[in-house]
Amino acid sequence: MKTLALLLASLSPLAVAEEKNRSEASPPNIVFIFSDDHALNAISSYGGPLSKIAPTPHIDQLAKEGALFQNSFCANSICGPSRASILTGKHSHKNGFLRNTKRPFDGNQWTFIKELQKANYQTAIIGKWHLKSKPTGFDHWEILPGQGNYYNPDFIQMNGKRKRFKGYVTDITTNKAIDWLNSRDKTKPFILMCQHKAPHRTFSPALRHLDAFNGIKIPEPATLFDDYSTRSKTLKENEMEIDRHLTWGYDLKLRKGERQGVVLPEFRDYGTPEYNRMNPQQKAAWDAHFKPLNKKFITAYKSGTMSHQDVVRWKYQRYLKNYLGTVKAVDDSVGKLTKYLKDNGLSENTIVIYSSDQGFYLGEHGWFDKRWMFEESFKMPFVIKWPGQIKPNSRPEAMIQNIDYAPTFLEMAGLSAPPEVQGKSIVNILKGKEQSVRKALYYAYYEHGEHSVPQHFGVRTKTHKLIHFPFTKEWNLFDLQADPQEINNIYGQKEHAAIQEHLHAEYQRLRSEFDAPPYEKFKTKRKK
Ligand code: SGN
Ligand code: CA
Repeated sequence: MKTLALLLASLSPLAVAEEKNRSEASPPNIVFIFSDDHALNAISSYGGPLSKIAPTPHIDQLAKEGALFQNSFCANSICGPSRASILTGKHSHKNGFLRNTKRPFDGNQWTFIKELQKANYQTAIIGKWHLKSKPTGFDHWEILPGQGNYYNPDFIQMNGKRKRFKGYVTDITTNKAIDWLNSRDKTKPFILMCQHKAPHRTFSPALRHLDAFNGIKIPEPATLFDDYSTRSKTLKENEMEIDRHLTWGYDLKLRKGERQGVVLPEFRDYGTPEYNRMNPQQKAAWDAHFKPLNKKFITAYKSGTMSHQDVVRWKYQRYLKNYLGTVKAVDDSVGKLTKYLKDNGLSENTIVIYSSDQGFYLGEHGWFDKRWMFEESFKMPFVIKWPGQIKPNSRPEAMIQNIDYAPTFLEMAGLSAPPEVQGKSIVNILKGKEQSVRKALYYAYYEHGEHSVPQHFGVRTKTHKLIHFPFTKEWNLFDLQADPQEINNIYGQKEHAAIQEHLHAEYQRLRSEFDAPPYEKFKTKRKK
């Protein structure tokens, strides 16, 4: 407001009126800041058990100035599929990107970004893309190959060539986004998708943030030692436990030479590839932080005084400190981008969104990773600031999903989505004119490989969740109000027969509304 006022003060009265009319009439710009695997519990304003520790002042500031959605979900809790649902406004079985596999996203299909481009928007994407094919519908793109790297990352340029950049991936992605903002055609509206790798595995923080959580004890979730009884037997087959599957080097940053001859039981040994990418100066900063801490742990481990649970607890602390460390730079990015908008008089007519491709387990059920339809990974953060349209400090309760982004972004730009789009615009919710756009959500997960999570499907209402595991013929039902941690499967219990029937009906209704195929169509063999 201040910047606009200053700008207007420097212009003649006629120019002032013209400038005001132009900005009021011109479609809003959109800055979409998107990260990878950012759990709601790692965003302070979501108020979870880590809210005093989660380092997100700039994301929280956005939430203060706009809306923090309390019930925002993905359609399929895995990277590429979530991104494909965002671009197309459709469930995975309709956009064809069901899993993170070698098969590329079909960039010839309709996407909201192409629609914005046709409507004179300048379009850009920088950072993690992860859909295999080249981005289409973007005037400018510069993307990470696959998952990308944290230190000295390579980026694929529009000419198809890879180029390496010195530094930390989150900072480099942000700086590239700002360079593009500076170089854009300033007469046109724009959409910028700034998509970070962090806080994805290998959970490696910026070197300047390594010490951020020194001496802090991160609170443990109640289900850190979940034994998975009372739910589908497939839960026990998971390969995403902090206990058994986090790796000592790759995830926990204990390099081979630091183990002093101690053999640490290990599920898989991936080495420490991120360390190997660093230059001597970067390695020295890393070593200065990790070496003494690793020595302390190995000494305690060797002494035989640590119980198995103590070791799991140590792993949890190490995992969370690294994960939250990566969040710090993502939050810095939100701060830098919003400051840029302010400094350049763009704040008033730019919508800023912060979201992430899915949630993540921060020790709940003993896990890291995502995939399951349980709340921690089914939920996506969704924070949105739209000056003059969204009431500051809003906390909408409406259930929204990533298939809603495409029609919403189009309506914000004064456009509409074609009828085959399955998501719904939430613009009326943003404007406070409507309370909800649906009464139940449909979920489908199709991989059965890394981390060993079986295909499953389900429905979630405001109060309950029904999950189906078709290939073991199991159903799980949860009362989300009585059992928010989703520990007690109440399926088949007489006293819940009515709600069970209701959830079944909702599930079938949504499968038919979305034209979901029979389970057999996308059945896969378990991949090792
Ligand atoms: C990689 C990770 C997995 C992660 C998937 C999917 N392993 O394969 O831990 O679940 O990505 O993540 S790693 O050894 O390569 O780090 S996603 O965000 O791309 O869906
Ligand atoms: Ca992800």
